[in-house]
Amino acid sequence: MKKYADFRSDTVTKPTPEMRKAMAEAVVGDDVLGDDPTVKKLESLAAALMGKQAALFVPSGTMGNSIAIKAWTRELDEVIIEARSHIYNMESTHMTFISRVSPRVLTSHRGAMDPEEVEKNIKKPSVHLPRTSLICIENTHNNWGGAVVPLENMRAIRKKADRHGIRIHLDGARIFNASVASGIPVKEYAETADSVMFCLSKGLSAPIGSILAGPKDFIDFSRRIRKALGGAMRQVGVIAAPGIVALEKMVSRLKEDHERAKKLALGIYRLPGIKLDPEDVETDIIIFGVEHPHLSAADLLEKLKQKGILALSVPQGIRFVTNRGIDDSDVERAITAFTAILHS
Ligand code: TLP
Repeated sequence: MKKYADFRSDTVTKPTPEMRKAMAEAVVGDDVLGDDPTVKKLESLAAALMGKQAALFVPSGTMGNSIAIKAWTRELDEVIIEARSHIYNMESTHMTFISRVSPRVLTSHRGAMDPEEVEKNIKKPSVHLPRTSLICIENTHNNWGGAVVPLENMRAIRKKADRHGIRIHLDGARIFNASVASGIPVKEYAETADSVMFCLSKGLSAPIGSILAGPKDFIDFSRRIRKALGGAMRQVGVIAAPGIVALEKMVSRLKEDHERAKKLALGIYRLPGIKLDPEDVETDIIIFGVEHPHLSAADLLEKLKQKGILALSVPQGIRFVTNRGIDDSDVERAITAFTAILHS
Protein backbone atom coordinates (compact mmCIF):
# COMPACT_ATOMS: atom_id res chain seq x y z
CA MET A 1 0.00 0.00 0.00
CA LYS A 2 1.31 3.50 -0.82
CA LYS A 3 2.33 5.62 2.18
CA TYR A 4 -0.16 8.41 1.56
CA ALA A 5 -3.43 8.77 -0.30
CA ASP A 6 -3.00 12.39 -1.40
CA PHE A 7 -6.30 14.31 -1.47
CA ARG A 8 -4.68 17.75 -1.02
CA SER A 9 -5.43 18.87 -4.56
CA ASP A 10 -5.93 17.79 -8.15
CA THR A 11 -2.58 19.50 -8.78
CA VAL A 12 -0.59 16.71 -7.12
CA THR A 13 -0.75 14.21 -10.00
CA LYS A 14 2.34 13.10 -11.92
CA PRO A 15 2.46 13.12 -15.75
CA THR A 16 1.17 9.96 -17.46
CA PRO A 17 3.65 7.75 -19.39
CA GLU A 18 2.13 9.13 -22.61
CA MET A 19 2.82 12.68 -21.39
CA ARG A 20 6.43 11.80 -20.55
CA LYS A 21 6.86 10.30 -24.04
CA ALA A 22 5.33 13.41 -25.62
CA MET A 23 7.76 15.57 -23.60
CA ALA A 24 10.75 13.54 -24.73
CA GLU A 25 9.71 13.64 -28.37
CA ALA A 26 8.38 17.22 -28.57
CA VAL A 27 9.52 19.28 -31.54
CA VAL A 28 10.64 22.58 -30.03
CA GLY A 29 11.91 26.04 -30.95
CA ASP A 30 12.30 29.43 -29.29
CA ASP A 31 8.74 30.36 -28.38
CA VAL A 32 9.61 33.97 -27.57
CA LEU A 33 10.58 34.26 -31.24
CA GLY A 34 7.40 32.38 -32.22
CA ASP A 35 9.35 29.26 -33.30
CA ASP A 36 7.87 26.50 -31.14
CA PRO A 37 5.47 24.34 -33.21
CA THR A 38 4.30 22.33 -30.18
CA VAL A 39 3.21 25.45 -28.28
CA LYS A 40 1.47 26.73 -31.40
CA LYS A 41 -0.38 23.42 -31.73
CA LEU A 42 -1.46 23.54 -28.07
CA GLU A 43 -2.60 27.16 -28.35
CA SER A 44 -4.66 26.57 -31.49
CA LEU A 45 -6.20 23.40 -30.05
CA ALA A 46 -7.11 25.30 -26.85
CA ALA A 47 -8.56 28.27 -28.77
CA ALA A 48 -10.70 25.93 -30.89
CA LEU A 49 -11.98 24.05 -27.83
CA MET A 50 -12.95 27.33 -26.15
CA GLY A 51 -14.44 28.80 -29.34
CA LYS A 52 -12.07 31.79 -29.08
CA GLN A 53 -9.92 33.42 -31.77
CA ALA A 54 -6.62 32.82 -30.02
CA ALA A 55 -4.96 31.39 -26.93
CA LEU A 56 -1.77 31.84 -24.96
CA PHE A 57 0.15 29.21 -22.98
CA VAL A 58 1.08 30.57 -19.55
CA PRO A 59 3.10 29.01 -16.70
CA SER A 60 0.26 29.07 -14.15
CA GLY A 61 -3.41 29.77 -13.61
CA THR A 62 -2.50 32.72 -11.44
CA MET A 63 -0.50 34.27 -14.25
CA GLY A 64 -3.35 33.67 -16.71
CA ASN A 65 -5.81 35.43 -14.41
CA SER A 66 -3.44 38.29 -13.63
CA ILE A 67 -2.70 38.90 -17.33
CA ALA A 68 -6.42 38.90 -18.15
CA ILE A 69 -7.22 41.45 -15.45
CA LYS A 70 -4.29 43.62 -16.52
CA ALA A 71 -5.34 43.45 -20.18
CA TRP A 72 -9.02 44.27 -19.59
CA THR A 73 -8.62 47.11 -17.06
CA ARG A 74 -6.95 50.46 -16.46
CA GLU A 75 -5.61 51.86 -13.19
CA LEU A 76 -8.40 53.26 -10.96
CA ASP A 77 -10.95 50.79 -12.38
CA GLU A 78 -13.10 48.48 -10.28
CA VAL A 79 -13.61 44.76 -10.89
CA ILE A 80 -16.71 42.89 -9.73
CA ILE A 81 -15.68 39.62 -8.16
CA GLU A 82 -17.22 36.90 -6.02
CA ALA A 83 -16.36 36.84 -2.30
CA ARG A 84 -14.89 33.33 -2.12
CA SER A 85 -13.19 33.45 -5.52
CA HIS A 86 -9.66 32.17 -5.99
CA ILE A 87 -8.57 35.41 -7.69
CA TYR A 88 -9.70 37.53 -4.76
CA ASN A 89 -8.53 35.23 -1.97
CA MET A 90 -5.66 33.07 -3.17
CA GLU A 91 -3.63 34.91 -5.77
CA SER A 92 -1.58 37.25 -3.57
CA THR A 93 -3.63 40.33 -4.45
CA HIS A 94 -2.39 40.72 -8.01
CA MET A 95 -5.46 42.83 -8.78
CA THR A 96 -4.04 45.63 -6.69
CA PHE A 97 -0.35 44.70 -7.01
CA ILE A 98 -0.16 44.32 -10.80
CA SER A 99 -3.29 45.96 -12.21
CA ARG A 100 -3.89 48.66 -9.56
CA VAL A 101 -7.63 48.12 -9.68
CA SER A 102 -9.95 47.60 -6.74
CA PRO A 103 -12.23 44.64 -6.19
CA ARG A 104 -15.98 45.12 -5.66
CA VAL A 105 -16.75 41.93 -3.77
CA LEU A 106 -20.20 40.33 -4.07
CA THR A 107 -21.60 37.34 -2.22
CA SER A 108 -23.19 34.51 -4.15
CA HIS A 109 -25.20 31.34 -4.04
CA ARG A 110 -22.56 28.63 -4.46
CA GLY A 111 -20.45 30.85 -6.72
CA ALA A 112 -23.38 32.20 -8.76
CA MET A 113 -23.66 35.96 -8.20
CA ASP A 114 -27.12 37.50 -8.52
CA PRO A 115 -27.21 39.25 -11.94
CA GLU A 116 -29.38 42.07 -10.51
CA GLU A 117 -26.84 42.59 -7.73
CA VAL A 118 -24.05 42.61 -10.31
CA GLU A 119 -25.86 45.28 -12.31
CA LYS A 120 -26.51 47.40 -9.21
CA ASN A 121 -22.77 47.43 -8.53
CA ILE A 122 -21.70 48.55 -12.00
CA LYS A 123 -20.41 52.10 -11.77
CA LYS A 124 -19.93 54.86 -14.29
CA PRO A 125 -16.78 56.81 -13.41
CA SER A 126 -17.00 60.20 -11.78
CA VAL A 127 -14.68 62.33 -9.71
CA HIS A 128 -15.66 60.13 -6.75
CA LEU A 129 -16.28 56.75 -8.34
CA PRO A 130 -14.16 54.18 -10.14
CA ARG A 131 -15.19 52.81 -13.53
CA THR A 132 -16.35 49.19 -13.49
CA SER A 133 -14.57 47.54 -16.39
CA LEU A 134 -14.60 43.81 -15.64
CA ILE A 135 -16.60 41.04 -14.00
CA CYS A 136 -14.81 37.85 -12.92
CA ILE A 137 -16.62 34.53 -12.65
CA GLU A 138 -15.16 31.21 -11.42
CA ASN A 139 -16.45 27.86 -12.70
CA THR A 140 -16.23 25.31 -11.17
CA HIS A 141 -15.94 27.21 -7.96
CA ASN A 142 -13.06 25.96 -5.81
CA ASN A 143 -14.01 27.47 -2.44
CA TRP A 144 -17.65 26.57 -2.92
CA GLY A 145 -16.56 22.93 -2.95
CA GLY A 146 -16.26 22.53 -6.73
CA ALA A 147 -19.76 23.86 -7.37
CA VAL A 148 -20.83 24.14 -11.00
CA VAL A 149 -22.02 27.70 -11.67
CA PRO A 150 -25.14 27.29 -13.84
CA LEU A 151 -24.82 28.33 -17.49
CA GLU A 152 -28.09 30.34 -17.22
CA ASN A 153 -26.53 32.42 -14.43
CA MET A 154 -23.49 33.15 -16.56
CA ARG A 155 -25.71 34.07 -19.51
CA ALA A 156 -27.78 36.43 -17.34
CA ILE A 157 -24.61 38.17 -16.12
CA ARG A 158 -23.42 38.39 -19.74
CA LYS A 159 -26.62 40.28 -20.63
CA LYS A 160 -26.01 42.76 -17.84
CA ALA A 161 -22.38 43.19 -18.86
CA ASP A 162 -23.36 43.82 -22.49
CA ARG A 163 -25.89 46.44 -21.46
CA HIS A 164 -23.06 48.40 -19.81
CA GLY A 165 -20.19 47.55 -22.18
CA ILE A 166 -18.29 45.57 -19.55
CA ARG A 167 -15.96 42.61 -20.10
CA ILE A 168 -16.18 39.23 -18.39
CA HIS A 169 -13.22 37.04 -17.47
CA LEU A 170 -13.86 33.41 -16.58
CA ASP A 171 -11.50 31.74 -14.13
CA GLY A 172 -12.17 28.33 -15.60
CA ALA A 173 -9.26 26.60 -13.87
CA ARG A 174 -11.63 23.61 -13.68
CA ILE A 175 -13.99 24.42 -16.57
CA PHE A 176 -13.63 20.85 -17.90
CA ASN A 177 -14.92 19.57 -14.55
CA ALA A 178 -17.95 21.84 -14.97
CA SER A 179 -18.49 20.53 -18.48
CA VAL A 180 -18.14 16.85 -17.54
CA ALA A 181 -20.50 17.27 -14.57
CA SER A 182 -23.17 19.22 -16.47
CA GLY A 183 -22.81 17.70 -19.93
CA ILE A 184 -22.54 21.25 -21.34
CA PRO A 185 -19.63 21.76 -23.79
CA VAL A 186 -16.86 24.04 -22.48
CA LYS A 187 -17.46 26.30 -25.49
CA GLU A 188 -20.91 27.22 -24.17
CA TYR A 189 -19.50 28.37 -20.85
CA ALA A 190 -16.64 30.18 -22.59
CA GLU A 191 -19.11 31.94 -24.93
CA THR A 192 -20.52 33.87 -21.97
CA ALA A 193 -17.09 35.37 -21.22
CA ASP A 194 -14.70 37.57 -23.19
CA SER A 195 -11.70 35.64 -21.90
CA VAL A 196 -11.23 32.32 -20.20
CA MET A 197 -8.33 30.86 -18.26
CA PHE A 198 -8.14 27.13 -17.67
CA CYS A 199 -5.51 24.89 -16.09
CA LEU A 200 -3.85 21.90 -17.75
CA SER A 201 -2.14 21.03 -14.46
CA LYS A 202 -5.18 20.23 -12.33
CA GLY A 203 -7.53 17.27 -13.00
CA LEU A 204 -6.16 16.98 -16.55
CA SER A 205 -2.83 15.90 -15.00
CA ALA A 206 -0.30 17.86 -17.09
CA PRO A 207 2.73 18.78 -15.00
CA ILE A 208 2.74 22.52 -15.72
CA GLY A 209 0.74 25.21 -17.43
CA SER A 210 -2.51 26.99 -18.10
CA ILE A 211 -4.19 28.62 -21.08
CA LEU A 212 -5.65 32.08 -21.53
CA ALA A 213 -8.05 32.30 -24.48
CA GLY A 214 -9.93 35.23 -26.00
CA PRO A 215 -10.10 37.61 -28.97
CA LYS A 216 -6.93 37.91 -31.10
CA ASP A 217 -6.09 41.51 -30.15
CA PHE A 218 -6.55 40.65 -26.45
CA ILE A 219 -4.21 37.65 -26.77
CA ASP A 220 -1.63 39.74 -28.70
CA PHE A 221 -1.63 42.24 -25.84
CA SER A 222 -1.62 39.43 -23.25
CA ARG A 223 1.51 38.01 -24.92
CA ARG A 224 3.25 41.33 -24.26
CA ILE A 225 2.09 41.35 -20.63
CA ARG A 226 3.28 37.76 -20.19
CA LYS A 227 6.74 38.88 -21.41
CA ALA A 228 6.74 41.84 -19.03
CA LEU A 229 5.90 39.52 -16.14
CA GLY A 230 8.75 37.19 -17.07
CA GLY A 231 6.43 34.41 -18.18
CA ALA A 232 7.62 34.08 -21.79
CA MET A 233 9.60 30.86 -22.15
CA ARG A 234 11.98 29.47 -24.76
CA GLN A 235 11.87 25.78 -25.86
CA VAL A 236 8.64 25.40 -23.95
CA GLY A 237 7.22 22.75 -26.29
CA VAL A 238 8.57 20.21 -23.78
CA ILE A 239 5.89 21.32 -21.33
CA ALA A 240 3.24 22.18 -23.93
CA ALA A 241 3.40 18.59 -25.27
CA PRO A 242 1.82 17.00 -22.15
CA GLY A 243 -0.76 19.79 -22.30
CA ILE A 244 -1.87 18.49 -25.69
CA VAL A 245 -2.16 14.97 -24.25
CA ALA A 246 -4.17 16.48 -21.36
CA LEU A 247 -6.70 18.05 -23.73
CA GLU A 248 -6.93 15.11 -26.11
CA LYS A 249 -6.93 12.21 -23.64
CA MET A 250 -7.65 13.29 -20.08
CA VAL A 251 -10.99 15.08 -20.12
CA SER A 252 -13.40 12.15 -20.00
CA ARG A 253 -11.71 10.53 -16.98
CA LEU A 254 -12.66 13.53 -14.79
CA LYS A 255 -15.96 11.67 -14.36
CA GLU A 256 -14.11 9.09 -12.22
CA ASP A 257 -12.82 11.85 -9.92
CA HIS A 258 -16.37 13.16 -9.52
CA GLU A 259 -17.73 9.69 -8.72
CA ARG A 260 -15.01 9.08 -6.12
CA ALA A 261 -15.62 12.48 -4.49
CA LYS A 262 -19.31 11.63 -4.19
CA LYS A 263 -18.51 8.19 -2.77
CA LEU A 264 -16.21 9.72 -0.15
CA ALA A 265 -18.82 12.35 0.78
CA LEU A 266 -21.51 9.68 1.16
CA GLY A 267 -19.12 7.61 3.27
CA ILE A 268 -18.37 10.33 5.82
CA TYR A 269 -21.22 12.83 6.02
CA ARG A 270 -23.12 11.00 8.79
CA LEU A 271 -20.07 10.69 11.05
CA PRO A 272 -20.12 12.76 14.25
CA GLY A 273 -18.65 16.24 13.80
CA ILE A 274 -18.72 16.31 9.97
CA LYS A 275 -20.79 19.18 8.53
CA LEU A 276 -21.35 18.14 4.95
CA ASP A 277 -24.29 17.79 2.60
CA PRO A 278 -23.27 15.19 0.00
CA GLU A 279 -25.71 16.83 -2.44
CA ASP A 280 -23.28 19.76 -2.57
CA VAL A 281 -20.51 17.58 -3.97
CA GLU A 282 -20.88 18.06 -7.72
CA THR A 283 -17.34 17.54 -9.01
CA ASP A 284 -13.93 16.62 -7.56
CA ILE A 285 -13.81 18.89 -4.48
CA ILE A 286 -15.31 18.21 -1.05
CA ILE A 287 -15.26 20.99 1.53
CA PHE A 288 -16.75 20.41 4.97
CA GLY A 289 -16.83 21.95 8.40
CA VAL A 290 -15.75 20.15 11.57
CA GLU A 291 -17.90 20.67 14.66
CA HIS A 292 -16.78 18.04 17.12
CA PRO A 293 -16.66 18.25 20.93
CA HIS A 294 -13.04 17.04 21.18
CA LEU A 295 -11.47 17.54 17.77
CA SER A 296 -10.73 20.67 15.73
CA ALA A 297 -10.28 20.56 11.97
CA ALA A 298 -6.51 20.74 12.54
CA ASP A 299 -6.65 17.76 14.94
CA LEU A 300 -8.66 15.77 12.47
CA LEU A 301 -6.23 16.56 9.64
CA GLU A 302 -3.31 15.45 11.81
CA LYS A 303 -5.01 12.19 12.80
CA LEU A 304 -5.88 11.51 9.17
CA LYS A 305 -2.26 12.10 8.21
CA GLN A 306 -1.15 9.54 10.79
CA LYS A 307 -3.41 7.08 8.98
CA GLY A 308 -1.91 7.95 5.58
CA ILE A 309 -4.58 10.38 4.38
CA LEU A 310 -3.55 13.86 3.23
CA ALA A 311 -6.00 16.74 2.85
CA LEU A 312 -5.87 20.53 3.24
CA SER A 313 -7.11 23.03 5.78
CA VAL A 314 -9.43 25.73 4.33
CA PRO A 315 -11.34 28.56 6.05
CA GLN A 316 -14.55 26.50 6.09
CA GLY A 317 -12.80 23.44 7.58
CA ILE A 318 -11.19 20.71 5.50
CA ARG A 319 -10.84 20.23 1.74
CA PHE A 320 -10.46 16.90 -0.05
CA VAL A 321 -9.87 16.78 -3.82
CA THR A 322 -9.99 13.56 -5.80
CA ASN A 323 -7.49 13.24 -8.63
CA ARG A 324 -5.87 10.76 -10.99
CA GLY A 325 -3.63 9.47 -8.17
CA ILE A 326 -6.65 8.42 -6.10
CA ASP A 327 -8.33 5.07 -6.72
CA ASP A 328 -11.29 3.31 -5.12
CA SER A 329 -9.11 1.72 -2.45
CA ASP A 330 -7.86 5.18 -1.38
CA VAL A 331 -11.46 6.33 -0.96
CA GLU A 332 -12.22 3.22 1.15
CA ARG A 333 -9.08 3.85 3.19
CA ALA A 334 -10.13 7.46 3.83
CA ILE A 335 -13.65 6.42 4.91
CA THR A 336 -12.19 3.78 7.24
CA ALA A 337 -9.76 6.33 8.74
CA PHE A 338 -12.53 8.91 9.32
CA THR A 339 -14.74 6.26 10.91
CA ALA A 340 -12.00 5.03 13.26
CA ILE A 341 -11.06 8.57 14.33
CA LEU A 342 -14.56 9.92 14.83
CA HIS A 343 -16.01 6.86 16.54
CA SER A 344 -13.12 6.45 18.98
N1 TLP B 1 -5.88 26.33 -6.91
C1 TLP B 1 -5.02 25.54 -6.08
C2 TLP B 1 -4.51 26.32 -4.86
O1 TLP B 1 -4.10 27.58 -5.18
C3 TLP B 1 -5.51 26.38 -3.76
C4 TLP B 1 -5.74 24.30 -5.61
O2 TLP B 1 -5.07 23.41 -5.09
O3 TLP B 1 -6.97 24.22 -5.78
N2 TLP B 1 -8.14 29.43 -10.15
C5 TLP B 1 -8.63 28.45 -9.38
C6 TLP B 1 -10.10 28.26 -9.29
C7 TLP B 1 -7.76 27.61 -8.68
O4 TLP B 1 -8.26 26.66 -7.91
C8 TLP B 1 -6.37 27.79 -8.81
C9 TLP B 1 -5.38 26.95 -8.05
C10 TLP B 1 -5.91 28.83 -9.65
C11 TLP B 1 -6.83 29.64 -10.29
C12 TLP B 1 -4.45 29.14 -9.82
O5 TLP B 1 -3.76 28.17 -10.51
P1 TLP B 1 -2.17 27.99 -10.32
O6 TLP B 1 -1.97 27.22 -9.07
O7 TLP B 1 -1.75 27.24 -11.55
O8 TLP B 1 -1.58 29.35 -10.27
